[in-house]
Amino acid sequence: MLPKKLILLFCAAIALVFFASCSTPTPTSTAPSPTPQAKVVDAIEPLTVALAILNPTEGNQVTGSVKFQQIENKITISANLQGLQPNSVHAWHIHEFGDVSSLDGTAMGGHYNPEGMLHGLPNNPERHAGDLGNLKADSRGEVMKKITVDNVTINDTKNPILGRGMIIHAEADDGGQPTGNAGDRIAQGVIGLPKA
Ligand SMILES: [Cu+2]
Ligand SMILES: [Zn+2]
Repeated sequence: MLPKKLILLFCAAIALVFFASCSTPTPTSTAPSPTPQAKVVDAIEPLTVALAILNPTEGNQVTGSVKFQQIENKITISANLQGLQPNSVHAWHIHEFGDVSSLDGTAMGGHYNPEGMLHGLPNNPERHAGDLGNLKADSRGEVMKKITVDNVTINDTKNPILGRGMIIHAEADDGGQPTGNAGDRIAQGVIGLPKA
C-alpha cells in the first residue's frame, strides 16, 4: 500500500498537468514552420492577347469590345462596336489609366504617351503610342475595324498597354494638337486579360 502522502502528491501533479494543458495554447509543432516559397517566374511573361470591354459613359449608348493580338513585334487591334450614329466617325485612343471610376471617362487620363511624342494619326511616325486614329460606323451604327501597329506591346518592355484605358470619342480625330479635337469620351474600357 502506498503512503497517503505519496498518493496526494501524485494527484496534485496530475491536476497541475491538466490545468497547465488547458490554459496554455499548445503549439501545433515545435519545429520552425518552413518559409513559403514564392513561385519563381520570369519578370515578364510575354502575353499575346488582351481585351477591352467597352461600356458607354454617362448619357451614351456605345458598347463593344477591342481585342489585341500580338505576333512578335506587331499588334493587331480589332474594334467591334455598336450603338453609334449611322456613318459617324470617332477617334479611338489608348489612354494612360485603366480607371473607369469617372462617369465621363476622364479618370482614364490623357493619351498614352510614354515616349513624349506629339499627337498624331497612325500614318504619322510622330504620334502618341495610344493614337489609333479613327473608326467609321456603318449605316447601322456599327464598327468592325482592324489595324496593325508596331509601337506598343501587350506587356513587353516597349510601351506596354495592359491595364491601360481604351476610349472612344464623340468626334473624329483630326490629328491636331494636343489631342486631335476629338471631343467627349463616349465609351471606356480597361485593357485586361481575357478569360479565353
Ligand atoms: Cu482619346
Ligand atoms: Zn494622342
